[in-house]
Amino acid sequence: MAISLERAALAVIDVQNDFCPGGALAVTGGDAVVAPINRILPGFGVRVLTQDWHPADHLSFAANHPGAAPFSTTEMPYGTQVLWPTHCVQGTEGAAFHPALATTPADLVIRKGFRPAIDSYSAFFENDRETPTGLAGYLRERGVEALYLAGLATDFCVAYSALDAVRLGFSAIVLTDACRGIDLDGSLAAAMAGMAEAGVGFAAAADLPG
Ligand code: VGL
Ligand code: ZN
Repeated sequence: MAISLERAALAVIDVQNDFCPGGALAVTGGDAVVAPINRILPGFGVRVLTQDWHPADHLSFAANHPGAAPFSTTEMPYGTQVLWPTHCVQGTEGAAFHPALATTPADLVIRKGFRPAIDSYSAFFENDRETPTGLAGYLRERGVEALYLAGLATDFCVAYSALDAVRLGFSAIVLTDACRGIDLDGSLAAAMAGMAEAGVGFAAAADLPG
């Protein structure tokens, strides 16, 4: 089976130190996504990396809500927000890409979550689901129809990005062996079911050409 990925994009979601073992919001096995991503990235016609990029006063941080515990939730004007440990603060080591991630082949780095009052899980929209990052326009101008996704975390930034991709009319394929999840109170199973229901496809990076 010869798959042509010339008209396809790979979005590498948030492969940053803070989401890898030893980081502030470490995802179990987060660093295991690096090797498969490095192998397949050069095979795609369009290559995008995303970077969670928060100011220190970001309202998704529990530390900015006196008395709130990490992983509790609060109501924001745009809906329920998980209050995370402080992570991916702009310019810090935690916000940097994992040192082994091959960033050189990337065409575009898109940063998100830089507005203090609103979180951004998706590579396409802030969590209000309407403030765009610009990625949709970029992919359309480059003629992309299919978006493959890999990275961290399966149940938050990868899932939100895949759901938005489908909503925007792209076909979206999550590479499950090149993703890892946070799994907060069953969020991983819920995200997988939600993606399947929305028409997101699933495939293995191991089955793609390098
Ligand atoms: C993410 C929680 C908070 C992610 C980002 O990349 O999935 N999760 N910020
Ligand atoms: Zn974040």
